[in-house]
Amino acid sequence: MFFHFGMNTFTDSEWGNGNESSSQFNPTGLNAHQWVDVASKTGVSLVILTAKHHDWFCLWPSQYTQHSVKNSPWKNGHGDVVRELVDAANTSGIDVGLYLSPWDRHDKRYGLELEYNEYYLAQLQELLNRYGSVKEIWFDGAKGPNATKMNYYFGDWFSMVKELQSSINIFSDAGPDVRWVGDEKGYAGSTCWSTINRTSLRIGDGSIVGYLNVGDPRGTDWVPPECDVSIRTGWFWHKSEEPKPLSQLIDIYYNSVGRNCLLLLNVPPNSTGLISDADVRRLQEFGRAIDTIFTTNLAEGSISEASSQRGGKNGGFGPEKALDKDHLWTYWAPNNEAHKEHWIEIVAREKGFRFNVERIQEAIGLGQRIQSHEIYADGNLVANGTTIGNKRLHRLALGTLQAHRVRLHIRESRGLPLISSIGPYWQPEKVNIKNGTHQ
Ligand code: FUL
Repeated sequence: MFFHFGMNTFTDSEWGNGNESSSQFNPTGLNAHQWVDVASKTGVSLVILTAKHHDWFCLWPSQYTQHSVKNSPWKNGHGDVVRELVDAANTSGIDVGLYLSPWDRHDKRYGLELEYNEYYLAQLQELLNRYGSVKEIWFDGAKGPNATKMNYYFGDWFSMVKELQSSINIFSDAGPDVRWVGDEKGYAGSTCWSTINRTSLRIGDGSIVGYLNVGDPRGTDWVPPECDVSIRTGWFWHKSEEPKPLSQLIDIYYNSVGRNCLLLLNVPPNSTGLISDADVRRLQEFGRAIDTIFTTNLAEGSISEASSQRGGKNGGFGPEKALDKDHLWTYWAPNNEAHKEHWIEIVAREKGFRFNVERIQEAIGLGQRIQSHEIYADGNLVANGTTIGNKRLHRLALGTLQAHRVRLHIRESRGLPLISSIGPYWQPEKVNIKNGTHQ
């Protein structure tokens, strides 16, 4: 979950111009425990805070600028939003990430290459030294059309980040660890590779968004995509905006998580310093809907068959491995007949499956391989697609079906396909938006 919070929250803007006064920041009821609690109840594992957005107001008392919480009326200048979030997240066992905007509309050093890069490095160091373990750092490629020209020393920034936090993931348009998906709608390409060629990427280059969205089967770098999207129209809280309808959030889930991506859903705290009730309710509905759909794999306890299996009956790679609870590291693998097409099928023991969603996962720890696949229900083609990756979710175009046999047929794959999990699921047709229950 992304938390866009800062000066813009108080000025009703999305991009502050950098001339705001620190005295405008005063979230009198701020409670980061509420933010983290909402995130945790939605099923979120990591929260990322905009420690500083383009207007350069710092949510922590940086020693390198006066434009921060220390000169605001909030807690008489003794507050620290980063600290409060980190403490709340640590208590709940949720990971923390930080966003530090490279584009700065406030500081006079912006545009002076060496001075500004040193200043930025100093602030990075402050954030990554002071607050314990930080799991993701978010480098935003955004810059206004009239922004002062500025050369960022990304190479130096990235090396220092890794030096200070060895297990951190660095996000930017170009990775190195996590890449932008190329849009802010929360939609990955229907073909979506975790691999890409980093040499073809440049941070902030608008011409590569299509490439970022799809990835590259011939890419030599493993840089999975992350879909950042806001629950509201804007990234920051505005009194006039409402959260998106539940149906739209569910669409986003299918088009991000269901297309081999991480979902980074932004939920902006309001000017009191709390997540608004309307967003809390929508997130409850969303979390409940995802649980309702995906908690039960209807194929649990079913029979499984496959075109072949590596090492024969006792080889440990039978199709039943795609139905066990240990998703990632146990998997079905076919025989080493690289040029053949392969399939795996789930057979119902009794009544058959009543389902309208199919979920497939590759053993992603051994790479992303599948290029083209089809789903058959009792011999009829009901869904098809290209890549699978960490997770592919198909909503069946025909709606709810009843079938005894559900087969995944792999048409093309780079090397042998390895399936760690497969299953039919059922999404209730009516989602009662009012109270979040499902009928
Ligand atoms: C963009 C920024 O300009 C937006 O304000 C927001 O922070 C979004 C996540 O990234 O590039």
